[in-house]
Amino acid sequence: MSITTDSIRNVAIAGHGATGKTTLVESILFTAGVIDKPELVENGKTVSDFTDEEISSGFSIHTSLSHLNWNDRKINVLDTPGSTDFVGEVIAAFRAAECTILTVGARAGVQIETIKLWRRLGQRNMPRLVFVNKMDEERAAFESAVADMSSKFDMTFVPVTLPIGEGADFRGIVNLIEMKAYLIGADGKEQVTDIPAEMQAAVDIAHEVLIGAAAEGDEELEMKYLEEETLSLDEVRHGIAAGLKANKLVPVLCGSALRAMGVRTLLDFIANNAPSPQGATETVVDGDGERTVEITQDASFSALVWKTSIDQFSGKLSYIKTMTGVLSHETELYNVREQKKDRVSKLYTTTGKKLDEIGEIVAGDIGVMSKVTTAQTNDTYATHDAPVEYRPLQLPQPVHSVAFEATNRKDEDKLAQMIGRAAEEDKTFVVRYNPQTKETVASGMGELHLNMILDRIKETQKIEISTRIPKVAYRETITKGADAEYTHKKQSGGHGQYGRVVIKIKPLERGQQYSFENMIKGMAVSKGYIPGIEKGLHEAMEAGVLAGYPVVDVGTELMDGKEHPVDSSEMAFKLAARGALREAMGKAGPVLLEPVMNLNVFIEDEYLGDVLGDLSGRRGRVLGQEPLGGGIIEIRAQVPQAELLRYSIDLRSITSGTGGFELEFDHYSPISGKIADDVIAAAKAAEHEE
Ligand SMILES: Nc1nc2c(ncn2[C@@H]2O[C@H](COP(=O)(O)OP(=O)(O)OP(=O)(O)O)[C@@H](O)[C@H]2O)c(=O)[nH]1
Ligand SMILES: [Mg+2]
Repeated sequence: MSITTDSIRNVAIAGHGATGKTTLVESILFTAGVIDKPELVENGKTVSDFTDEEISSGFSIHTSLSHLNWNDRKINVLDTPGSTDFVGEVIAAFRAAECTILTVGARAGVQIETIKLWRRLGQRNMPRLVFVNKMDEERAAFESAVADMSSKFDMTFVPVTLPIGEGADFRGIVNLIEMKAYLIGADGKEQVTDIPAEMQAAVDIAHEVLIGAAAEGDEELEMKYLEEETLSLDEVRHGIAAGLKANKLVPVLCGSALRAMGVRTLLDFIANNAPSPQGATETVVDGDGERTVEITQDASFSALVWKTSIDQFSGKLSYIKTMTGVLSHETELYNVREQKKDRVSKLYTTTGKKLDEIGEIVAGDIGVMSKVTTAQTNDTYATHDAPVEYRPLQLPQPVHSVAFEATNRKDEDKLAQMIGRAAEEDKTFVVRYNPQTKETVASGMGELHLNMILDRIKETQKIEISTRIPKVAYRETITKGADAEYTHKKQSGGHGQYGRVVIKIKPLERGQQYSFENMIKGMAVSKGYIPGIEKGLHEAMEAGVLAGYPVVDVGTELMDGKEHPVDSSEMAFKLAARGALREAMGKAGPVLLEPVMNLNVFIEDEYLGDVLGDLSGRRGRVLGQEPLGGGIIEIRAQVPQAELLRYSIDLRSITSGTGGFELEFDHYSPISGKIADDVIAAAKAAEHEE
């Protein structure tokens, strides 16, 4: 089959953890004949959970890509992880897809991640359909699941299938578009049969609702429906597709991923009704602004790398989506960020870890390039004469950090190399050296996220890594102005040292850091020594006076000084300036500053009291709280960073694992009393140890 842009369907499967996404991919691939037998997640043999850590943990950690043909369509399915710790992978999948299948448990209904994902999909205006899964489970209830969604989300939910039986009695589904029933046949796959007589009345009502919703999807159809009170099959399909694409309605299907039931209808629906990438708009960065580009084959080549994985056997795999034109072996590859030409070696499509070589990736299609050295996630490739740059993935800020180091010195290089590789694969994993605290700090989306990466390195490389809670980067400043004079003098024998400076210091506004002005009139100090003085002031500020943290927001003025014709030197003036600054600081009411974060917490309303109480214990200032619908509340607060070092672990335990939060640095704020005393004492103790 030759692939054209309009024959492609890119779907991400997202949903709360353990709602059956990976199992659904398994039964989709089985139903489409890609695999002979669906495997259980627990057995570690599914197509999409193929990495060692996924096999051992039993849940998805990475987004995986599989593809299949159905009704002359090429369908790319992206299985995403449900845990928020791996939300970066979900965001990557959303960037590559035009439509999302949201899985919801038939018994559990809407869960906290369903709500958070719903918000994310809303921000992207992404068309979505719901697959109510696990219809075979005890106490599965399709109608209640739909009612739950309707009450929590402000959208029209339109059932496209109805279950035949529920729980232990679940036998199949009715497709309300085609008006056909499906039961499982002898080969384990679904077979068409007649609609059970006892369901006919309910099916007729649901069919009418569906036609009404289809009519609302398209204005012309609406007119026709008002006049004729019915629509043809093609019109129903068209109306539902239009409504889905424009986000006017959310189709709801149901089934059992485990039993491969409802999957044929799901595939039919994606093939016939889900939007193709043809004409979908993509955002391009254009100077300081943005503009949109339409996905089409009829333009010169451009593509976005939306995911990178580094495979033990195949090396670097760059997951790419061609936005315009065609990517083939002949395509001139130009990395827009690096402004460098590169070469395509091999192109693949994938079924989980299995790579199938292909000749080209047309606009709208997703595939993999191997061994393209310049490629990094978020890179755009285009042609040299028409470089564009696609908007990078919009990833959340890290919320959890640990300081780490190789326990044995000899492993340091290996560790650094492996950390670099992990950061290349995962843009939500950020590693920085903090010169103030002299620690290397890894930050990510949660404790699980960081443990997963560090444990993998420990195991595969046999490296011991020690971790600890990172130190807070405090700072020091002054609360009032002060003067000081200081003479550095060593004139006993040989070449002496002499320099004298008189300075004034004053508090600057928060964030202004530092200023220096030379106020000396006349020739008290030669011009040549001024840079040395400034350097000395700077060094003293870097070294701090209270607890060894850098001093900020202090303005310095050099008022006067004195030099010696023989013994003065730049070094002598530098030391004099250092001494003067230390002395002035002592008189200027020095205080410690601590970083304060903006914190947004998302919780179910039943935990509101506990979470607020906990925040006040963390010296938090609540700025507001807002119900987001669906029983979810967002709390906005400002909290000192020192109180949040374990928040991802603590919030989890307060909210039984359901709460989540976003974190961002906001400002530095003074601390005093016992809190400051403790920080100073800890700094002194650490200095002793060294
Ligand atoms: N009874 C029943 N169990 C199911 C069904 N679908 C999945 N499961 C089971 O639910 C568990 C979780 O399934 P997964 O497919 O791993 O769920 P997931 O959504 O991929 O989970 P994460 O990757 O952690 O987000 C497994 O034990 C599955 O066998 C279903 O339709 N019926
Ligand atoms: Mg999974």
